Amino acid sequence: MYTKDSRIKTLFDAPLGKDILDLILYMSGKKPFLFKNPFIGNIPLKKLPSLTKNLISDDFLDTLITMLNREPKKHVCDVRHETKAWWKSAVFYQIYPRSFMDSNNDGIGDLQGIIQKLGYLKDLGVDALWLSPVYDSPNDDNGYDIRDYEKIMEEFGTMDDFDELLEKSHKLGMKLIMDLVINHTSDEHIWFQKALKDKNSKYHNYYFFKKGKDGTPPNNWTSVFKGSAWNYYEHLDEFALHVFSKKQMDLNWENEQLRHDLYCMINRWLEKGVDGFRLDVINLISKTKGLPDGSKALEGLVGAIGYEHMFYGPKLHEYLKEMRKETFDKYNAFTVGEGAGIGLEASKFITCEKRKELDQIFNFDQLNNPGKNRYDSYKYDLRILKQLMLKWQTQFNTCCWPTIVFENHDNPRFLSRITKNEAHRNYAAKLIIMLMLTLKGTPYFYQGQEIGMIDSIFSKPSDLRDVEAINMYNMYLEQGMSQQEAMDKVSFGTRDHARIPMQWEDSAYGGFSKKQPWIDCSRDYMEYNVKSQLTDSNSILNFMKNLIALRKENEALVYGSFINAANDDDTFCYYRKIENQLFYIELNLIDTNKKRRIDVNNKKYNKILSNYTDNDELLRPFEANIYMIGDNK
Ligand code: TEU
Ligand code: CA
Repeated sequence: MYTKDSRIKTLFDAPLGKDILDLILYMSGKKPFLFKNPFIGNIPLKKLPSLTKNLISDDFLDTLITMLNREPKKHVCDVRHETKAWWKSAVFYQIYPRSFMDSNNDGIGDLQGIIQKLGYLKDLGVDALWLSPVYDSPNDDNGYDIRDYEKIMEEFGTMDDFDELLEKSHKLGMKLIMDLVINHTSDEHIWFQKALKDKNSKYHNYYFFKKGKDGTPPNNWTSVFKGSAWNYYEHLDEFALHVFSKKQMDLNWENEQLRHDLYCMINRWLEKGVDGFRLDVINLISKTKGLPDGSKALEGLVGAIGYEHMFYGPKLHEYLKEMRKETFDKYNAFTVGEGAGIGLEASKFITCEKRKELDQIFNFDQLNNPGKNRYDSYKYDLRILKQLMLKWQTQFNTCCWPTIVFENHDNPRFLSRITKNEAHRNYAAKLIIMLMLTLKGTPYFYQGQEIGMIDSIFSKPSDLRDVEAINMYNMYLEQGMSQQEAMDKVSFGTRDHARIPMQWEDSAYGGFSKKQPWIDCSRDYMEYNVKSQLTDSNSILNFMKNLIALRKENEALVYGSFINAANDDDTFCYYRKIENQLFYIELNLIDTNKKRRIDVNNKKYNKILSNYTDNDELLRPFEANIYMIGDNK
């Protein structure tokens, strides 16, 4: 049992303790030996608040100790050999339907638009599609606020369109997974509406309704999208919890009837033949009983107060196991969970195949350098990314399979973070693609990544569409900032960067629509678009296509072991090996020339693909090469 008198060094024995120390060290840019240092290691946990300048505050320490005592000591897993699965070798492609392709020219992407592009995706080598939500929604958060799980959003089409999309994807040999948002529903969902109408309705207990304390909310939790996490309903004299927007009401998973209803809904989609789900903020579904106050000190780190009472809640594993048994397993369906804040050890507990919870999990530590978040304007240092990748490549057991992801609909373009130098754009885009297709794990590409799409410019508040950015903007105004200052604070990080229309060609609106789209395009489609890249053999798109093809032909690039090669901080070089097949991957992580450590001019190294067309003694800015070693070509 952990107590406040346990020594700091003992935290390393507990999986969750290790995750949290790792996170703190990573965020603060300190080296792991800090806590292993005997002097610090022997200090009792109760000194952590003063040691961490209250980042680990007294109240958080209590929560932490409870969590540590809840988990088994070590992750024991006897899976010796990796099993094969379609989703381990698949190349995933995320579609944000609103911004992908507009078939009826109303300015909004739709299902028929996606159907038009299936051939393109197949040709690129995509094996599986993940659709961001397409369910009926009032669109407070673009579909992540679901009003009706069993209906298609009108703007996107009909259930017939969906059935057609599913059938056509399958005909082309592509899998289709849906977004499943079950931590919350829209406040316009019939369950919430009934709950509001009648306190005695069974639906009232589907959500977290609570009395306030003398007119103030039941606890101090804040929303990830800013402001209190509670809405007040006067006619009930009660508050209801929303961790995200004011229209995204958290579901009470403690309620068995609710869970049952959710499972039935999931099964109806599986019955239709969808291949699996990406589970939105699934790590948040279990909240600490009684919903106690959260630590204020952590707000800066995670962006909201109360997060420690939900990011790895007491019944998370229980619910995941139950859900899998009641739904996914019956249909052999695939699952990948979104787990912001979940570390390596917790990920093992969630995805170890023997434990039968989820198949995969997304971790987002790699999206920003330590101590930075997406609202900061800075140049991302890939050398730090390498350390993180090494950790996941070498410490994730054989029973787990990593996700490799750098872009999604919630973040500015990764490419824009690595370099703003146009001369380096193509090289950097290809380097990331090579990393994604040669590391061990499942690559998840986001629409537009294949053509090197970059951030847009949002200069006035009326340019913004993202509920989070708009809320933040208003919060800054309330704090007394000028409009310009407030805009400067949100313009770099707004999720709108990832949501501008897909760039298909150089005609008006990038060929996405014939009408002004729901969100502005940038002028960048004149230069960077699918049409021109399809015919340019040297394009980012064709680079990705060639590399996907290579990956499909060579098992070493999927199931082969990962071996870190002799290299220095500025380069990332590794082997992928299976039986007698051996690949060597060489990446220059910086934007200046670099000397090689390994002599690749040796005859044994056959260069297969590079983001530079000629050879050089030195590795050039962001140079990325893949070689096949030996004569077994
Ligand atoms: O994102 C949740 C999440 O925790 C973060 O990864 C995300 O960056 C968020 O925007 C907080 O700043 C998921 C969805 O991907 C996102 O689009 C939704 O808005 C959110 O859940 C609520 O459903
Ligand atoms: Ca449309």
